[in-house]
Amino acid sequence: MISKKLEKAVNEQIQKETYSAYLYLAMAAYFAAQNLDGFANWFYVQNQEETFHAMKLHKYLIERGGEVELMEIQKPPKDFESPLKAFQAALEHERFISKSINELLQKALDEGDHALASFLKWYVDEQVEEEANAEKIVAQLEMIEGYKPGLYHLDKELAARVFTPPVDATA
Ligand code: OFO
Repeated sequence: MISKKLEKAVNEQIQKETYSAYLYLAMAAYFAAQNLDGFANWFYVQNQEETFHAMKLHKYLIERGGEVELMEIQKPPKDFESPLKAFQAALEHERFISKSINELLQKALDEGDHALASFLKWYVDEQVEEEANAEKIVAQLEMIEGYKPGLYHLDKELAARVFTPPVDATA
């Protein structure tokens, strides 16, 4: 059974993952309003990924005999200024999440909860990919900033992204 202290920390992480989903939904709407449907698609997929991250923690907490306590979700921004600024904000947010996962993992180790630490390794690896994905698009947008045909082509590329639930999606 998970300790009350770790139960609280996992609930806080669920809140952060749910906010991530909400933030990316706001970013998707920002791009959709500008007819950049490929960028919007990328963020709609990101929204699904984050919902999956939150649900994976949610189910795990129940499995460990913990109690899920859903918390208030902050209102995300509406205007992101430019495609580059939006992706820079997404990258900054992912770095914040990586830090939060590392802190949660450290708390699990400090308590000797190796089951939770082992479970969180999946998130540590996932964050490497999450940051790399956002970093790549930031770099591409820096290359084409202000050049509309470049933006058009990147939009077409991002339209191809699909959400593929990890194999343990039903776990
Ligand atoms: Fe974007 O990884 Fe979860 O929050």
